[in-house]
Amino acid sequence: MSPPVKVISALGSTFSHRVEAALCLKGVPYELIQEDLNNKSELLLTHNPVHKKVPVLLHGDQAICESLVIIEYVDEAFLGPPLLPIDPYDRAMARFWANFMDNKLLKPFWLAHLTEGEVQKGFAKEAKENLALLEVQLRGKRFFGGDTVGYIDIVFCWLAPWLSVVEEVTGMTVFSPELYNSLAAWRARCTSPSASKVAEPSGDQLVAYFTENKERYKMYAHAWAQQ
Ligand SMILES: N[C@@H](CCC(=O)N[C@@H](CS)C(=O)NCC(=O)O)C(=O)O
Repeated sequence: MSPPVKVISALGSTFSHRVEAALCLKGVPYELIQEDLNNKSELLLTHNPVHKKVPVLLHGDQAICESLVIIEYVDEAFLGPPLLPIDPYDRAMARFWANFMDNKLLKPFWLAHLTEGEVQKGFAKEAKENLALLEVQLRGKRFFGGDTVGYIDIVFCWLAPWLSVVEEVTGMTVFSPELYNSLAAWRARCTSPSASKVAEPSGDQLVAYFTENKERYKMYAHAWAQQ
């Protein structure tokens, strides 16, 4: 029997969301452990002593940290549909776009919604330019990898529910369905009932969470904008 699988997560954690999506697509049952990031547990600190962050995947007595590393581990350790492409070039490209999400899109996306004035305008411009690059990647395809959900979709999947949540709570908009129509169609596919596991948690849960934590996010955003 395969060792039990647990995910140390936190409500609203976009990085943890990726791990759940990967496990769901592979059909791997798991236990979800919700962490209070303001009061980190011994479990988290013991299993991620380097970064002290969620997500952490526990597979039996082994712990794996960092969402992108975890997705690759899930792909290799479990049966089920492959998440990364087979072809080496396509695999390299999938990793390139994952890196793009974390190093080019994430910061301008959040800061375009959480800052104000000239700073906000600068991040909004950057976020829009980067969304346009993604739009080109998706043209003519149902998912980033082709006809079925794969690695890049998992890496980006948090955007599907979060986009409207962030817009609703902050009143800022960088995403235009007219300009990014392939991305808009992709979002709808990711949040369709058949793909619901990819886009959980629900928008309502996230709106409640983000409304409650907006000021804290703004504080982080202010510090992040200086970096
Ligand atoms: N690069 C990490 C980022 C993980 C991350 O930033 N997690 C956040 C929650 S979304 C966290 O645990 N924050 C707590 C902290 O920074 O103390 C990954 O991909 O897993």
